[in-house]
Amino acid sequence: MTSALIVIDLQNDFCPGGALAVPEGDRIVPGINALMAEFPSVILTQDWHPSGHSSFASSHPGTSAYEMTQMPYGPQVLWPDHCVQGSHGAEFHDALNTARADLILRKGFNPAIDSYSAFFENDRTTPTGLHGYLQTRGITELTMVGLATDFCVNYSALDAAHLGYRVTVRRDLARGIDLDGSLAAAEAGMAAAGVILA
Ligand code: VGL
Ligand code: ZN
Repeated sequence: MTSALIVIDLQNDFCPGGALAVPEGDRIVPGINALMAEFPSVILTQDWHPSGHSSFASSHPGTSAYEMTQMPYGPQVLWPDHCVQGSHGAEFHDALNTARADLILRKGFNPAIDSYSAFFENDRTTPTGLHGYLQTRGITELTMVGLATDFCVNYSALDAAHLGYRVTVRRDLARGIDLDGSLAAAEAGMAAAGVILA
């Protein structure tokens, strides 16, 4: 059995001072760098939206950030503009050890569909290619850390569990946005899906 550490979206826009800042998002970086030494493979994900992305409130006149809207694929939170391709906000936090990564997986580049999960876009069917990558490398055990616990970490962990991976989320090395109780709901959902919350 081979394992990988998956570091979700540790980018400037999700850290204090960023466009969609997660409280204490930067505090987990040293612990994540240290944890990399315990894994044969490290994979980073990078939220990577074109400007004018359909998940941005600014793309829907009359709406504001953190409102819900209806997309062809289902309900979607509208976000402040964040992680725009090529911007400083889309870059990884300066202190993150990106040199250790075997793979940097970008997601959210489809203008019409958001992608919280590292495995599938928010239509729940369009694959990112990560499952094929992991399968061909024989990786069956995943530990996930990063941002945000209740969105991208949550969706990635649930998809991974459904795909048959053994999944651990290190709660101490993840931080949440917590919109209307979304953090508690995410943790309950992950536990119910068999994700180990460590
Ligand atoms: C994320 C909201 C929008 C995340 C990404 O990384 O959790 N959240 N885009
Ligand atoms: Zn995003």
